Amino acid sequence: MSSTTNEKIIAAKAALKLVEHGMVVGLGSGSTSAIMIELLGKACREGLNIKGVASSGISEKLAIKEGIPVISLDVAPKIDINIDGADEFDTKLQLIKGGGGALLREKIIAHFASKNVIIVDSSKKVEQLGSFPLPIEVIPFAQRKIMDELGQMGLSPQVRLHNGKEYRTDQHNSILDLDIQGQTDLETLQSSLINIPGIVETGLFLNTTNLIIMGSGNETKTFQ
Ligand code: ABF
Repeated sequence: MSSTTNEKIIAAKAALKLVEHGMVVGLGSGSTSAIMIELLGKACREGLNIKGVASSGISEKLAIKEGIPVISLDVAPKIDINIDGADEFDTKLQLIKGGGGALLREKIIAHFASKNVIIVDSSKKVEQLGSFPLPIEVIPFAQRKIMDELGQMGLSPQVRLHNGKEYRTDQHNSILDLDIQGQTDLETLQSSLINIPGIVETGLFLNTTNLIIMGSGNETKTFQ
């Protein structure tokens, strides 16, 4: 097993300890969240009584396969804890997410969750966000014009492709990946982007995270 995978498992095991009987749990997306879902599934099979709200079709399928009762966000009375991964984080608990394309539902669940826990391996920690291109979800109808505008803003948008075709999210939208290196005022960047009609959401998660659990070698480090 790679050291990165080991760190993801260690972080997920630490997060599992925060999940209690009766909770509604937000299920993240990506490989670290998949490990989390497998651990939660095992716990459910051993008697843990929780319900999950999934942030992507892939996570929903995995959760059902693992035996976690999955409910939709609409019928969830609350989300007690949301456990998700990230592509990058800094020590201010700011994140870039969306490398896996599920940023919109991930952000919706994060907004409605009482507690947001991010689980990561140590490669995800950065001094300043932006080495990882920032994913944004856009309505395909407006994609070309949005790209022109983002190009003028110096953000070098790239259309995300999958198997040679334009990637589509669970909502049938496109993803553009932006170069935000050197951008330090992320709040302003978020506002500028979200104010462009047709941009549905961005992968900047600036004020949602309560706790980051990072696997580091054979230990965990936490940021809160
Ligand atoms: C999701 O999965 C994301 O928002 C992020 O894009 C990605 C992280 O993937 P991994 O856990 O595979 O590194 O959490």
